[in-house]
Amino acid sequence: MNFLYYCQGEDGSLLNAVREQLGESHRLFDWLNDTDIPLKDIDAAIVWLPPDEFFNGLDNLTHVFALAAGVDHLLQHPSLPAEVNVVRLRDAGMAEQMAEYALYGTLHAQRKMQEFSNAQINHQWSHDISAKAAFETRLGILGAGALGTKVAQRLSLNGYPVKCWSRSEKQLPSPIQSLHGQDTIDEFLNQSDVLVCLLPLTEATQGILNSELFEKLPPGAFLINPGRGGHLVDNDLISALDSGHLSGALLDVFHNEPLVAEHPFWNHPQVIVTPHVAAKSVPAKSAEQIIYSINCVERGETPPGLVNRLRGY
Ligand code: NDP
Ligand code: OXD
Repeated sequence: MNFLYYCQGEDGSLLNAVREQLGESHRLFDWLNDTDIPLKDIDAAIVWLPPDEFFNGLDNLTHVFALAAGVDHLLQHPSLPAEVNVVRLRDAGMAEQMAEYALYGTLHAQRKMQEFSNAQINHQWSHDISAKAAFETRLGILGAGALGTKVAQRLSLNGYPVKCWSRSEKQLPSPIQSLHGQDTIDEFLNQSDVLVCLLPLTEATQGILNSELFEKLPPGAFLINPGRGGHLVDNDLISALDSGHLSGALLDVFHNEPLVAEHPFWNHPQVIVTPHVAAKSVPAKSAEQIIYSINCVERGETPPGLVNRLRGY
């Protein structure tokens, strides 16, 4: 097979890892640096955030291997033909990092670290701020996929009561509780003192983090969103924080990235902003997974991580 590669903002380590593992039997073209790319001979692309014109002229393309777990950008790509198969990464070293990110946010909320930071600014010795114990801080994870499941396991080991919510039924190891479907969402939200969003961004999940959802969370709940910016209605979050119903938020993803300098999240005293770094794919593991998927395709098998384009993930 012939491959065309594009990865926005990478330092070359991922490209090298893919090249090395692909070996001599395949040709790999680098969109940014190679000239005279035989577009009509390209069978598959390996990409992260390719430019709008990227797929133009790739008339024989059958597969796109996403260098990411989330494929929302790719499925909305203006030049990607509807019939091309899209394959995404599953974990590839990201789940551990995501578990750390969620643990950090959960500790921040549970131990009331924002209140101590604010008190420090005023040189206040706020000895009377008291935190709940981990076992009293209920964690709710929207999404029980590759990342949500790992977050659940890690946080459960740290003593937090954990519930996951997904589209289809799951059997997760005890004591993690698993709920699924629209009928259970209210029960799930009512018992989530810390809510982590690890859903894919699809038509069904766009704007899911809105006022109506926030009202169902217990007073003082804390939001962690490393999913996608499109899950969140920004102004609804600001209202829920300003009214005191939510105590804070840790946000990693935004409608437009980089987050514009004027955005109110930057200066909001109860918001922590991180620049889409919750979990970065690990080059060697990503390359290994892509090569495994390529081998599956060449054997005529369905590669793990094949995206259902109608469902959107
Ligand atoms: P998966 O596809 O493995 O898991 C998605 C989960 O969401 C599944 O449990 C799925 O349910 C559930 N889900 C999807 N749609 C719905 C719905 N309408 N209602 C209820 N549940 C739903 O994804 P990953 O765990 O690999 O990744 C999740 C997201 O994390 C990515 O799409 C990406 O946006 C984000 N991400 C962010 C990163 C960062 O650094 N900030 C890094 C990597 C990923 P079911 O199991 O029933 O299908
Ligand atoms: C991903 C991401 O989806 O890094 O992999 O956001």
